[in-house]
Amino acid sequence: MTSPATPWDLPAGFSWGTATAAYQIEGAVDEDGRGPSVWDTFCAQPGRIRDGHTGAVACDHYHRWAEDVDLMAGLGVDAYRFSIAWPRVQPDGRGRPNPAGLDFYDRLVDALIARGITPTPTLFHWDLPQALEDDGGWLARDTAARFADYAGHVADRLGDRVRTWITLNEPFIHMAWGYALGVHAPGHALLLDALPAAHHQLLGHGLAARVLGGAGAERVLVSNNLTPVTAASESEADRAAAAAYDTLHNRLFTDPLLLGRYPDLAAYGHDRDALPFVESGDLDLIGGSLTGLGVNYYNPTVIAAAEPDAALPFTTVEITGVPRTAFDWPVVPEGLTTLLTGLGARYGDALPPIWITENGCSTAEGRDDPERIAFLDGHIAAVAAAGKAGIDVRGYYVWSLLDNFEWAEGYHQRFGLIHVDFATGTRTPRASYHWLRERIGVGRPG
Ligand code: GBH
Repeated sequence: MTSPATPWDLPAGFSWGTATAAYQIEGAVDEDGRGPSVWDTFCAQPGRIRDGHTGAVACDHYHRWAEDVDLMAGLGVDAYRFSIAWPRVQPDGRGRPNPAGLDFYDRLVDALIARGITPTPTLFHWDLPQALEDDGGWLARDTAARFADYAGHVADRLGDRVRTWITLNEPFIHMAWGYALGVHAPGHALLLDALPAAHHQLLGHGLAARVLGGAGAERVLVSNNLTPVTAASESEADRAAAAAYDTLHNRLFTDPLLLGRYPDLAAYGHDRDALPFVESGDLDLIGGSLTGLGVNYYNPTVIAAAEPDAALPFTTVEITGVPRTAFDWPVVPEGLTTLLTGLGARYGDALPPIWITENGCSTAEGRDDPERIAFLDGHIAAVAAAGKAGIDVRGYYVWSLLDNFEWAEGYHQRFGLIHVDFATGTRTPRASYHWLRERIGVGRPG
């Protein structure tokens, strides 16, 4: 009998990381030639962000990055998922790259590698250059080509040291909240007319994956927010609504990426073989482009049928009888096992290795965070259970390293293993940081 490397009995070589995103931590929005992003614009509009908070300073990671790398090294993780701000690299979203913007990530990558931490950058975590939004954003097909061009500039600079790339973060949430509901930047409330933003993100990924492959990438992932969906009742109507929701949230992105075709979109009034924004060759490019799947998991979803003439064919039902995070999201660790085994059942051999690229919860501000410890412990155990059931999960990134700018909630939600005092920038590891260090260190040499 061999003793497990960690208390969770995960496979040898399982990777541990933390995750962040540029606009949520960097600040320094006007420095070294950075151009404005859709999030700068959105935050400046009254009423968009709780209490008018913005990412202008955030965690000041742009200046405190070395301290943050030290904190990660102290935690004992071997990987770091961060995002690259497109408007630092191409202030107007096109043309010659801005060397000073690339320098920042160049230094960060070197510092991570020097501490034995594998850099896993995400190229797009929602901060589109405002100039591209002015030309239509992800509703415009050309943005996909711009994205591939941007990816090429980043790969030219970092591709000698970065092996694993994540092209997109949560294209579903970006489409749904940014383009369909308007609660995130760029603030469009187009409902189902937001669909082209899904396809153009996927196309951008496909084009970028080809560029990254050419630059020697070993793995290219998309990190999507996935949720296991169940029907509120056994009724035919609720089950149809749940299937429709599953199609939109989970399959709309994963099917084209893994199977090279869109799911049945009849529930949304579309013929999947006649989508006006899909051109010939697009799906060949998108399908088969993934060499790893990034899964961001927060909670399951329960769905019921909508009223007959509602705009969308489903409605969300609150999950009761479980603990809730400070954000009021239900805590259901076994939902992650269900999600992962469900992916295996749905995609079979087409499913590439999986990395959990985000999982975590917001808690009260205090440094003592038993809720976070319980959340992480339960969810990591759920990953191990999926592994036992035959799902190839290779790593887990905690969202997040630091308390940060939580989008429309501003600084009100705290997701960090490390507390941040936003008045002074002071970082203080929480109890969960010490707990995780201990747990992932067990069985490790040195
Ligand atoms: C991610 O999005 C983002 O990638 C990251 O930037 C962000 O900071 C982090 O998660 C935390 O929010 O109403 O109870 O059904 C997460 C997307 C969408 C996941 C809403 C949970 C619903 C909760 N989230 N969702 S509930």
